[in-house]
Amino acid sequence: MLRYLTAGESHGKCLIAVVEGLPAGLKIDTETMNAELVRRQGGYGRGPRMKIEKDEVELLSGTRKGLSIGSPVSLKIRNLDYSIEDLPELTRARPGHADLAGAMKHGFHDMRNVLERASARETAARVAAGALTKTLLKEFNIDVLGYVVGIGGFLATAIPGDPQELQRCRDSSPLYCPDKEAERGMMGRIKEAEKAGDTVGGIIEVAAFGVPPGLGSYAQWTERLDGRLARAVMAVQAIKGVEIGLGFEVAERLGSLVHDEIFYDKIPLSPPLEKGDIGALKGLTSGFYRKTNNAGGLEGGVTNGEPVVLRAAMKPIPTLRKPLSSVELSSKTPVQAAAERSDVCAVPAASVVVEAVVAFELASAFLEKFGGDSLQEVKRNYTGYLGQIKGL
Ligand code: EPS
Repeated sequence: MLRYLTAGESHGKCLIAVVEGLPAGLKIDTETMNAELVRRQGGYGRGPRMKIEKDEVELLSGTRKGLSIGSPVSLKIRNLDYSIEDLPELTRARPGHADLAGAMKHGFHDMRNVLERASARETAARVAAGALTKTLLKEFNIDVLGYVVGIGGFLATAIPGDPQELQRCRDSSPLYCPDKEAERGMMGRIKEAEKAGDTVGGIIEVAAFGVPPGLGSYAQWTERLDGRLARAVMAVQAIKGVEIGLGFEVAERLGSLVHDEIFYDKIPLSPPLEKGDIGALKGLTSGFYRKTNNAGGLEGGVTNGEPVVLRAAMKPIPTLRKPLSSVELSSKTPVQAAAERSDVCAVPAASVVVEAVVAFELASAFLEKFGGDSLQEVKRNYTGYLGQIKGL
């Protein structure tokens, strides 16, 4: 079973991740993880904290000579803004943050104890853990890409269907948004919010290409991969909604305009590829294919060989320079919520986090199906399975 835990406070000494269940023989290099951490720190709209931090992974266990050895991999990311003992008490809860709910839960007078762990700083550890699983998925030609498709009401429409092109467009954008025109509107909205002392949220899309059919299970509700993905994504700070494939739009359409019709062709289709033919590009030619992907690659909680596509809605960050009404915790008098230093828009950063947690869930389902104690064993199992689906 692949699983991970994180530890660490926002202004504590460091963040920690412990990842258990990786097969032996997987390349573990800090460079790949650090590149993801740099992306998470970036994106237009980030606040002053990111000028202080320089997130880097230090591997503590589970590797030897650059390869995993089948024992838990633990890693550390140092906080450069380490000041937890000296920070002032927080007694004016910010609406939308975990401050008040957490204080009531634990009986804290100082909500700093809540903020420190609830903070999205923790997502650096999740990104590092996710990067390990992206390396694993890459061994099987599976690419997971997270990108921004909406900020403050501006929506991307031109999203390339080809993974390489999609990644190129995303990586050339300061907002990690593949649509240049939508990006202009988004930038303007962030600037307006910044001037007004306000914040903006947005929509993140994640597409996983080259995912084989058969991951997850319809046999038990806990194993349905759509449910597992939704849980992992909803558990990212500030995410308030998740959609798979067409998502909420399925409720408005007739069945004939929702379900992806099934076709079969013994000869793999050649490029230029349609949206539903990405599996063919990656060598997953079972022969079955779809011309649409409204299901987002999941039917009955099981992957169907089409790209897995989901979206997440992120709320605007609750720390506002123009604070909202709140109540002082001891006196119960009306006050303005605490106005801490923060980001105006962290949607690009969150796209890196959502990508990481999706990669982790997919890798977990992948190892459940093809699992072995070494990468070599997983590869043998996977190759055998590809032969099996071709021979259906
Ligand atoms: C966060 C508040 C800000 C963000 C932080 C999340 O930190 P600070 O209070 O130190 O200025 O920058 O995000 C990160 C530190 C990060 O690494 O993403 C919050 O309260 O959630």
